[in-house]
Amino acid sequence: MNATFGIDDGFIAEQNQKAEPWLAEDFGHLARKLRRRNIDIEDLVAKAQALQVAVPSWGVGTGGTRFARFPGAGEPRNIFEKLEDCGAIFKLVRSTPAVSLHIPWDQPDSAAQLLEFARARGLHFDAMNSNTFQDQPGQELSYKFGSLTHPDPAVRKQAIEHNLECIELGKALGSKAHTVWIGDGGNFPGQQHFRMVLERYLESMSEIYQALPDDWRVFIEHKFYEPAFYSTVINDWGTSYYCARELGPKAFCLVDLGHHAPNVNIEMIVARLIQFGKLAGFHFNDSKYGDDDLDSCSIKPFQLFLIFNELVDAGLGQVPDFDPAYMLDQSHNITDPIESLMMSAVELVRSYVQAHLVDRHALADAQEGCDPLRALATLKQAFTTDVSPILAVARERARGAIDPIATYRASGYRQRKAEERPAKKEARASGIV
Ligand code: RM4
Ligand code: MN
Ligand code: MN
Repeated sequence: MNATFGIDDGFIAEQNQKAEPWLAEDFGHLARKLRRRNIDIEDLVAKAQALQVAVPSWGVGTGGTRFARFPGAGEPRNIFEKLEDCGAIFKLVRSTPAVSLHIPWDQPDSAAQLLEFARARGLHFDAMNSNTFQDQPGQELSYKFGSLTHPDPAVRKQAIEHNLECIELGKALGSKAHTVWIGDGGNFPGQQHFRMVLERYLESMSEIYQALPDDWRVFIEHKFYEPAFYSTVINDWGTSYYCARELGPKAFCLVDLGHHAPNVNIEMIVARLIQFGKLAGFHFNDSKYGDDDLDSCSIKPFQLFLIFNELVDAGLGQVPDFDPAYMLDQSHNITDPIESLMMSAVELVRSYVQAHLVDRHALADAQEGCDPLRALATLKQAFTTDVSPILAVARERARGAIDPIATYRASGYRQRKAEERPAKKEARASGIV
């Protein structure tokens, strides 16, 4: 591949210099404030540097709705260009060293070449994602009426084999997990025999499970509606939990924040899955109505904080089998995807750090003392603390940007990519996500 534009370390350092004086002032002030609460700011910088979140390869392209897609300039046209963009994100925010691939959208000709390309940018591969919710060109049998749960065993076999291929590719790429989300379900009452389709799902999944290497995990992703609008086979966390338990110790339940009905108490679902030793991790995004795939933390920041509150509490309590994988799963329809992903990654770290600010003794006292107001106030004290200087210092010390968005814009990255990557004529193979 020809040399392409990249944001260099010198440029980031130069941009950082402009913001250093005020950052030092704000950081010092916050350190003093936190000291009054017996909190060492350096511990929080370390926490901010520890949280890692995977970027979805499909997130760096412009998404769309079922009505339209408005392509952005300089969009990545293949997996190598997607990795370039993921590399730029990683350089600026430093918390996103992993990329989650979607197959066949990201199918490489050579796994070794892809691995080398990623490594050169400091990236590695997180969970693989299979796709049996679309038909691909040249595919023999259709998924119109289902994949892993289709009435025809030949379709189920094709879908199983696709998942096995994803695992094989993942092995070559150093991935350690496979995520299965199926679009199977019904649009009409009576269309599917609920119990029978779940049986078929378990049969198909157990074949996929058998193919998992010992040090791998499989993530089951539930979703209550869409593309099937009346019923979906893996509709909620209870079904997901049942299946993960039936399949065995390497099966876990993935929580995509957009895959719940409005107002559902997601932090409580998270707590349940932690308690049952089955939390796989997350697809982070935000939503107002359904699977909106909006940017993380853009709608319900307090909900995200409450989720991280459960995660931090479990981490501190050393709950067994607790090793959640953090991934973003967003669709950027009207923003520059790189900017959205950077802002989302920053917001996740913010929630994580804020959750570490919760005075757990005060919270336990309030809970045991039947003092709900004080319990809420304890959470709010953490949630309303502006930890921005901690996040900025954590990035700067890791050679990232104090202000990732401003630095990205100043670099002219998108304009350079628009020149390097003239738009293809044909529509994007990956469809609308
Ligand atoms: C689904 C689900 C999956 C993602 C696809 C593109 O709604 O969230 O995780 O792979 O969208
Ligand atoms: Mn998802
Ligand atoms: Mn989704």
